[in-house]
Amino acid sequence: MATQQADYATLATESMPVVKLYLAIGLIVFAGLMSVGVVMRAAQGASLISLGPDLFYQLMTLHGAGMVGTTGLAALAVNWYFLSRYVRLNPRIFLATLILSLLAVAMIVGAIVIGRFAAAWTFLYPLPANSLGQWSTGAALFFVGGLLVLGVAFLLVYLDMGLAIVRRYGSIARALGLPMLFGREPVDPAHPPTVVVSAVVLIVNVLGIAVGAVVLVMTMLHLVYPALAPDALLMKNLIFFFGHVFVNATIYSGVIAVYEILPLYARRPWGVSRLFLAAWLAVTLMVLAVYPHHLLMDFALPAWMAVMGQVMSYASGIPVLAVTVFGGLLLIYRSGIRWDAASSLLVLGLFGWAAGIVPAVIDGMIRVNLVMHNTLWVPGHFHFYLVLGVLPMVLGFASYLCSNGEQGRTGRLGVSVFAVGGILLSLSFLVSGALSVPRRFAVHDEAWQWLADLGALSGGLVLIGTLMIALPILVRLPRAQLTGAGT
Ligand code: HEM
Ligand SMILES: [Cu+2]
Repeated sequence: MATQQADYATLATESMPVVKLYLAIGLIVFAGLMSVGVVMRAAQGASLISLGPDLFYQLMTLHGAGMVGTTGLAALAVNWYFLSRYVRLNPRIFLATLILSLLAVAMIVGAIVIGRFAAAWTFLYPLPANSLGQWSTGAALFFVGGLLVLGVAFLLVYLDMGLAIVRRYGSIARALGLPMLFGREPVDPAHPPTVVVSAVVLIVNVLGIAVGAVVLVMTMLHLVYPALAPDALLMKNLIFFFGHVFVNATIYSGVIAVYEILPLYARRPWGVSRLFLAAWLAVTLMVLAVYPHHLLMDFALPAWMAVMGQVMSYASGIPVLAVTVFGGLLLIYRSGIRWDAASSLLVLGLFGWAAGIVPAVIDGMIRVNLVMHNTLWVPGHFHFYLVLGVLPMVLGFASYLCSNGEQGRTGRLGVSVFAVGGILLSLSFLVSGALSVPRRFAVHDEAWQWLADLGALSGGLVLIGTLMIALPILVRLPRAQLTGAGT
């Protein structure tokens, strides 16, 4: 067993160039898309920048699709890297996924920049086909096709990950730890949390992407044969099932960085327990059933689905969050942990994820949604757990890979700038939302503009913080070894 482990470690070292490529591209794209975000928020403000509405919606589509896709790929790199320590993954397939993804990016960016596609990353049916002359059917097909290629890229690497898990653990159910959870096998504290979470990600995201592929193909068919008009409510259900599951699977993949790296800093193991396994099983089931919280205002939706959406919103985040946050706090409590950029980022990620869930759950209540739906409250909660939750987990991972046991003060100062900027940015959205400022408006009423300007400045801070964290990483990345703090 020990030599097998060592073999996997060697393999992980050999596949480092691909992991590094994912991270380097991710960091650069994050910074670019943040600048787009700053420009959008400034355009909603008093006078800093003005954009025509057509350009605003193109940028909003670019920022939304780009951020969700890039975070997905960067979190995949975290997941793949750590999983490759336990099972035999194929680096060539991982590289093929990256190449396919870059093709997808070219299609998506082309559709937006050349084809002027601007129907948002949610491509809500039948908007892609109703451009009012703003973009052509071809541009819509390229955008939707690009998302489809991205989905195929993910499914490809997931297939390899799934097969590798089954080869080593016998089945996905055993990787999830179900025999241990239900008492058929003794609990093995050495069973890696990474394997449990990877199994969860595979189950939910293969389903999510498959549903996404179905709705994307239906959208394409509708674009080509407009007479073939699917049911709009069905399409919305499929789209938000896909979107919700994809974003959550991205967060779970990012959490693997916390499970793997924090124990090295705290010099304590993070073993699995029955509670841990139960929490992840619960989330596997609930994350699939909670998506109707995106359709609470769709009166044609059966009432039981809206109620399920609300109840599941309370229940679905809590088990895993509780296990992870309490587990993390217990791990670092009196451990004499060393606070460098990587460890601070990972703990910031835990905070951002946990705190960001609160406004999300509030918005998941039907009575509240009646007022908050389509206000900036919504970008408020998701920027909270994306900017302050999953992004720091990815950055923390990249920083850990490059740290070789030491990290300069630039990194740490960058983390503070990033955190302050991220909190202010999220607050600028949340406060706007609480004041009923609508989301996805290119031009803002005068009374709302100071919040947009504050948001743009805060976004600038996030960007500066990101660069302060990312530039030292990018410089060190080519030479980075597997070794990090504590190993
Ligand atoms: C400097 C940091 C950022 C700034 C200034 C920023 C700014 C913005 C703005 C102004 C909007 C449009 C809000 C509206 O009026 O509806 C937006 C939307 C969005 N942002 Fe960001 N953002 C930043 C970072 C991020 C990050 C890191 C992610 C994801 C990892 C992200 C994901 C999204 C998504 C998914 C949307 C929704 C687009 C849509 O409504 O279709 N943003 N952002
Ligand atoms: Cu959701």
